[in-house]
Amino acid sequence: SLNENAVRTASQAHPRPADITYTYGTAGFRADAEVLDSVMFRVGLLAALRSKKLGGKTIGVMVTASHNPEKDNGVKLVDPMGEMLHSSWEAYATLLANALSDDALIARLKEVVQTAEIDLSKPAKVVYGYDTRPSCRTLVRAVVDGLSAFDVEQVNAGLVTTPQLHYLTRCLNTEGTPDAYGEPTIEGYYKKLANAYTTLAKGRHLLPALTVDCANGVGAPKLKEFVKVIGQDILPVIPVRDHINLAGQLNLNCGADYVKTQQRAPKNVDLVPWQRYCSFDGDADRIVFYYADGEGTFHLLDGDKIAGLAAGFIMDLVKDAGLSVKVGVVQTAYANGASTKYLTEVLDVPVTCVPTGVKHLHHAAESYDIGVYFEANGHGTVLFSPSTLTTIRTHTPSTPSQSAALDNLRALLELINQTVGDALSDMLLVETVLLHRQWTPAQWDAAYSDFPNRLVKVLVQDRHAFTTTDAERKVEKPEGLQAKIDEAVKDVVGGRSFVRPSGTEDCVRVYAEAATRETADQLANKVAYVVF
Ligand code: 16G
Ligand code: ZN
Repeated sequence: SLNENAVRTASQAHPRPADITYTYGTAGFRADAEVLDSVMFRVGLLAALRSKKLGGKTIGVMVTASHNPEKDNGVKLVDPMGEMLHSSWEAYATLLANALSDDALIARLKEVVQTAEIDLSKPAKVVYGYDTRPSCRTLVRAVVDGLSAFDVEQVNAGLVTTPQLHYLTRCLNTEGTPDAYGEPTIEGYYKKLANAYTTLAKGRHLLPALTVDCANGVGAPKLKEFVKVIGQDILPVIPVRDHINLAGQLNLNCGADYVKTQQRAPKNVDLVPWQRYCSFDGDADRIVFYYADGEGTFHLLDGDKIAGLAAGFIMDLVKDAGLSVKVGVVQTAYANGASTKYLTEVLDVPVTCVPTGVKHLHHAAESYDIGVYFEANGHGTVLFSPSTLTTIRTHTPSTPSQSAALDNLRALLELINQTVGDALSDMLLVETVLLHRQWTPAQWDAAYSDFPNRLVKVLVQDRHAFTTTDAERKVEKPEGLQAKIDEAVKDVVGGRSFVRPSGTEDCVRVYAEAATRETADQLANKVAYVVF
């Protein structure tokens, strides 16, 4: 049964601020680091319960606030196969985080144990990691206090990227089974990716060096560690914005989120025309590429462009290998209309649209033999179904060219982090395709031109008053709003617009797209006006 005394004593060291309501949302808990101590402690408790519920399987805990400012922090739980916490448990997380007193916390713990039918006598194991934020040190201690109240076997992964923590979680749970995902160490992660990329790069003419903006975050030391393993001669990269020990620099005027939302290069970076650049976000689970043309004009190669590049390459490999497996792409409503048109009309690949948030994309991608999923913001990966994995691993090629394509597909299985989007792994995927095609970023970009688009934030009284349907492409409530949006879009050439409540900020987001920059801006403003 529950050791109430242990929990109560530990909880007294992590009092909850009275005036805040916490929500476990699409990105876990995220807030100013100052108010997160009690949340971290309680997430430790919940991780222990989750592990016990799953008979002692290892659960992951990642302390990070991704692309948020340095003063923020956050925490996410990772389920055994490296996927996001099952959504049915998000409510338990919120319930525990909001218990007002130590007694209330114990009452709610008992409630969770009962509702989720948890056998407390089962063992528990948790692996935890954290990013470079200065607040991580004390917040991780709070997580550990929560774990210790339940006598959990603990693995400290230390400073890691979010996708590395997902990788470790899956490895720990599959070690010694036929589904073993890899060696459950960071060294093992590097070796797996390095071997795969080295195979894929073999005999190819080296591309000019890639400049990598690490957002002054955990991606910087991790990229450098990786380059030591693989070697600069195989992967020539130039890490920049790698100041993880300079206070206040994390994600500041750099990183994938800055580049994507501002549609410009990191501040004070002069792009050398036609050269390749990319940006990671603060926890290295997102990546976008970019370059400048001869006039110095900035060109963004975002998640949509990566999806197109990856899908086209994988489809070619599948065909060349003589396999009959179906590739599909998953996007959200934020995908540029031109990318969807390119995927369906040029690549002739099926596209599914789902609501924003990795769990929705990941889930939908699982229904394809090979599912490529990317959010426009640069978060994404490629999933291979179990039967496709078997096909690729066991197929006997009948020609040397089939054999070569099959070898490349097999290496891709190892290269791609199938647990979650991974900036380092996705970077290697893009580099592989560019290497094989011998493409410059401009040649990659030539697939299609983005329709001009605008994203605006609207501060409303109550964002929960807004609900959507049709993968967020239509507003359900407030009633009558969709008719007004339809009216605004009606006469705009190439016009498309939708409205959704943010899952991470207290606002409503308006997206608009049209044939010209000016009409896209006008449409966004018009729709923002009817929302407000
Ligand atoms: C979260 C999501 C991300 C999504 C973003 C949208 C996960 C792990 N992360 O960060 O995929 O793009 O929310 O934010 O699911 P918004 O709801 O504020 O627009
Ligand atoms: Zn991130």
